[in-house]
Amino acid sequence: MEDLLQMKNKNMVVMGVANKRSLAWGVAQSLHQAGANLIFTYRKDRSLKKLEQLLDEFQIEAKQVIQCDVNDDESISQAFKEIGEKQEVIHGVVHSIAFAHAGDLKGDFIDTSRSGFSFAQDTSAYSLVAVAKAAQPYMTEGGSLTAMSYLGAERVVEGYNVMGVAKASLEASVRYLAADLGKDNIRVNAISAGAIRTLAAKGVPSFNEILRKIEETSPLRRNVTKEEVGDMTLAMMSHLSRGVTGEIVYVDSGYNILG
Ligand code: 1JT
Repeated sequence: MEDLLQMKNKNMVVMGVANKRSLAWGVAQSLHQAGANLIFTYRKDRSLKKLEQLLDEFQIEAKQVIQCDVNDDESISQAFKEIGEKQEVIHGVVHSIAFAHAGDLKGDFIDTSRSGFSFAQDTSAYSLVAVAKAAQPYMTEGGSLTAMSYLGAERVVEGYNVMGVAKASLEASVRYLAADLGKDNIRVNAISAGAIRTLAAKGVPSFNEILRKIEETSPLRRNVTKEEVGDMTLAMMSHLSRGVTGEIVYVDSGYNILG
């Protein structure tokens, strides 16, 4: 029963830590506890500062911290080139990145602009495709990609709007990428996380109501934590899930099963 995870000396890239509440930070802690080597990408200088503070506070030593703007092909290929050439092999990538214009996350979906729609798609869904393509040449021992999704991908969740459509696209991209990369023993999956109060959830007017409804009605009668999302993501990145690809795994107290 020893070392079921086989995470020691595995090079894991974590994209999307903005602060200590980020799902990506929960994932990083779980991967670290399991003994993985951590490589982080960030976009904004502000996120780099937060990340450096967190690594210091939790006494975690990152193998590499690299700037990567997922809206920019050149930035993605440069970031993975730097990571791949330094680490030699990449064993896994966690994609925990989404963005949409604030104005598109309230009001009616029908009012979404062409540019708001394509910006959400580009940042939140196409970015996974571009990252998979850039990481593939360095994933020479096989490995695992995990992306973060949300129930709004498949149900109408009031206010999630353009992000729901972007997450639907992300989940479909997970399946098509899984089909392409399976022959290289690279698995691709998504975690559909329950509502968690992160920076992304800030300013969502109905968020308290969503959290309360989950507490009252979900099978587990509580909300989930970023640590629970982190542990399931660890499982998806590890040897334990070696037979699983193209899957959407719910970490949501069972909320999605309700009619
Ligand atoms: C983004 C945002 C992606 C918020 C997100 C997200 N994925 C989950 N959330 C939290 C959330 C947000 C809304 C919601 C329910 C959950 C904001 C920035 C763009 C990317 O609506 C009911 C709006």
